[in-house]
Amino acid sequence: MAGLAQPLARDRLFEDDYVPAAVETASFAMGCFWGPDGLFGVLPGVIRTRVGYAGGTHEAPSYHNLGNHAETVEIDYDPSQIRYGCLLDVFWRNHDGFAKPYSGQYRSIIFYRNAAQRDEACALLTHAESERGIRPVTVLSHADTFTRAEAYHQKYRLQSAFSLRPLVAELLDRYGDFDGFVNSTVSARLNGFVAGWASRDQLVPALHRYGLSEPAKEDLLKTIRS
Ligand code: MHO
Repeated sequence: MAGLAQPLARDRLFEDDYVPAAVETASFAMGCFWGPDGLFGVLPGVIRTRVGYAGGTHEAPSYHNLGNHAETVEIDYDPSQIRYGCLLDVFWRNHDGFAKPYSGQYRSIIFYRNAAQRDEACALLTHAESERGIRPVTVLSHADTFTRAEAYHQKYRLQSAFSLRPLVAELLDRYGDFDGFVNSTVSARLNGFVAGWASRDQLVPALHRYGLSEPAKEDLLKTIRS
């Protein structure tokens, strides 16, 4: 599915002002969405992430009333930089698709958007089943409605790091509003670093690409120690 999920702005939303030629979207439910938000957000080729509720019928879900929806992460990515298959691989490697979920809120779902995504996801599911000899609990489902979760769930680890409050304020100021903050590639990357999905050694050479002030860079380096 080539096409832009949302209009793209050139104003520093991307590392090095990089603007992808095409954007595709993947979505997965795989437990508490705070984790996958950073897990995928830190991957090169991923442009934006957001977390929300999908997979159910309950209208206007919210965190305390999500009905039959599951916590879901949506990922916009540049298919020339990262393949859908790679995202699927990250999905399988980072949660247990064979374990009965603690509750429906945390169930395992691959939401496909087109036949190519469905077929690739289906092939990997069959592969997982034949390797383990049991059926995964993961289901394939057509991507339908997605309701974005409350603001405090977005880029949760980055927003909740006390020592990074000035940095978050700087990003909010730079992007103009909260949506800009949520949709920024830089926020996605930093959220992933803060959550420990990539190391300090990976952060150091990338740090100059994020357009941060010197104090914000220092705070980040003090916060991310390993
Ligand atoms: N209540 C759990 C998971 C939150 S998640 C957004 C916790 O505080 O870790 O479902």
